[in-house]
Amino acid sequence: MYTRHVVDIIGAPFDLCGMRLGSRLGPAAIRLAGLSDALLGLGLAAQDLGDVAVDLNPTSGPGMRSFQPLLECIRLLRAKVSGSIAAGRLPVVLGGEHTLAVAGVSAALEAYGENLAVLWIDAHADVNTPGSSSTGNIHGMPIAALWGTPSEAENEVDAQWQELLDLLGPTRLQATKTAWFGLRDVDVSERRRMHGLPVTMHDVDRYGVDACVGMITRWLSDFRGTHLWVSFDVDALDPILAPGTGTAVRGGLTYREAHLLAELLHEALRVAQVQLAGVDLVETNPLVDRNNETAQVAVEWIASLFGKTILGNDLLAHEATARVGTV
Ligand SMILES: [Mn+2]
Repeated sequence: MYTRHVVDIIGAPFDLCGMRLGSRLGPAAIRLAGLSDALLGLGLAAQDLGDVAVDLNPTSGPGMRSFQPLLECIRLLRAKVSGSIAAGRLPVVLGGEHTLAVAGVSAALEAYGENLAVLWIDAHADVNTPGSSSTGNIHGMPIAALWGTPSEAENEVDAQWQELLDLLGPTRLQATKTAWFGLRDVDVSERRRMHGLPVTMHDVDRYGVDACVGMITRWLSDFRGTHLWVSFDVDALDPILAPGTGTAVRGGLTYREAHLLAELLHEALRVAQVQLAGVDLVETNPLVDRNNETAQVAVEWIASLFGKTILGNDLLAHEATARVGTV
């Protein structure tokens, strides 16, 4: 059940370490697709805190490229999300590249400790380290950073990785408290690290979304998680539906599968008394999109996650009393 009804929208228009440039325009595209109105229409109080100030001048040199601007963006975003959580509000972070998810999740870890679980909705597992990655792209490494996995690399890169881990604070995400949804492009080196709950597109095909969300509900109740951070990379969606992303992979979630996922997650959280800790909405790249369709689909998905249903707004119907009491 949600007790937080004030949503803070926070933009993080940074993309220098991503696969291709353009997701810096994601926050603007998602806003123009009507995110605030969609949330307000559900009876939620949504305030837009604007974008964190980012440095978009690429840097080179030894180690990972543009690492210092990335670190600075994560530092600012983490502080913003921490402030939102401390004020009793629910942060929704608009990216930007998926690397930035370490900011919000680490802020939530600081607040909720071992009671926090993370649901990573993504075509990719994002558990590479600098040493295991074949590309060296840090956007494939955020979960490894949240786990505190050693870099497995040398020299400058190792020092950079350590700097990132230090920035994320002392509380690590436990590997078993990580679940994925929509996986279909996982490196061999990543498979042996995945100790949480990986729900692949094979599982979705075979068992259906309903049964797959059931797995997530059981996983949450197994360790009595109280808070869930949902990190939504739009590349989880099929590129036919959502072409506007840098690392599109065939065979993703259809429109209805994605919506059923969001609707069932909303229900599951209510029944399990698990609170949403925060949401990332990342990797929307309008430069490779078609008429902003990807941002529009993302906004519709968020509305379903927050309780929009086909026959009406169940949040207003069932929680009006609680809402008056908590806002
Ligand atoms: Mn991702």
